[in-house]
Amino acid sequence: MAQSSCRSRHTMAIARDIPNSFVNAVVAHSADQTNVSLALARKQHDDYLSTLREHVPTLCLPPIEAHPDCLFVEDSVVAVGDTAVITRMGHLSRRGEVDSIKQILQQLGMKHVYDMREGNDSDNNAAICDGGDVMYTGRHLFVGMSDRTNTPGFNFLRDVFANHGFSADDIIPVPPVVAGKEVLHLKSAVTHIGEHTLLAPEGAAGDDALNAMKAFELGYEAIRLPDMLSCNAVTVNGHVLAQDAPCKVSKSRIEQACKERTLGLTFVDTAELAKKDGALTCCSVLLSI
Ligand code: CIR
Repeated sequence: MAQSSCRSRHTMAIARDIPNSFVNAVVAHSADQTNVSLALARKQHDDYLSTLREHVPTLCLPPIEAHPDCLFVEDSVVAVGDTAVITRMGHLSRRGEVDSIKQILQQLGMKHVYDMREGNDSDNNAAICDGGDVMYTGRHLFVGMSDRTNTPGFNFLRDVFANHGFSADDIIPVPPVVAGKEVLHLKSAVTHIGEHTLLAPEGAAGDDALNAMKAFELGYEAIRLPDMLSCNAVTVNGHVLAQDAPCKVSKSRIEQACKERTLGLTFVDTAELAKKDGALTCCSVLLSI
């Protein structure tokens, strides 16, 4: 079991504004790949940040025009408690996003900052990882294998976090049954609302993901949703930010689940970001420092 220090409240979040180049962001999985409206994307992103700021102080970094996907800060770092791993991102076009995140974490006083890029040259089997594949539930660190995260990337995370409060059994590789195939990342399909409750899609995709995670053996229950995008929610200090998707059934199940767990809930629409495979978790990094 991970040390209790890993479970403390979120004290801060990092986000990043949307660059004009966002219209050219990478996309592979979105069902809606129509042209992005920058104005609408920015309005939705602002609404997301306003909601987040009601629950945690949020630092929003300036955009990097050279990196159209830079608003998706979640992918650049895996942070648990006082320990962070700067990732070597799976998509080549995104690798330059991480330097400023590393600098900010150091300035904020993050005690242990490791850099996956160090010691990993350009060989084909070098470690890669996107933070969207990594889910810390407060009990376990799940690492989804995908097109963006590989076994050396998992090994790097395991070696770091095994030295910082986790036992080896708490760091769990998840085979690429869904992530990389149907969706971009593990957290595009499964997120958590609390230490024991997961949101996962209905049907085979959800079954496969939950089985691959050994979710039930590990004591999780799953709220199953008909809408995949709705499975990506941010839980911050007892409040859930969920997708304001057109799927009423998904929304009412999330409402019920939050009510039963005395969690607050706000629905936020980020459909314009979803056109570039973005969801809710990807727009912030939650810290407990
Ligand atoms: C990408 O393909 O990398 C971006 N267009 C989307 C990244 C979304 N990240 C996330 O869900 N963690």
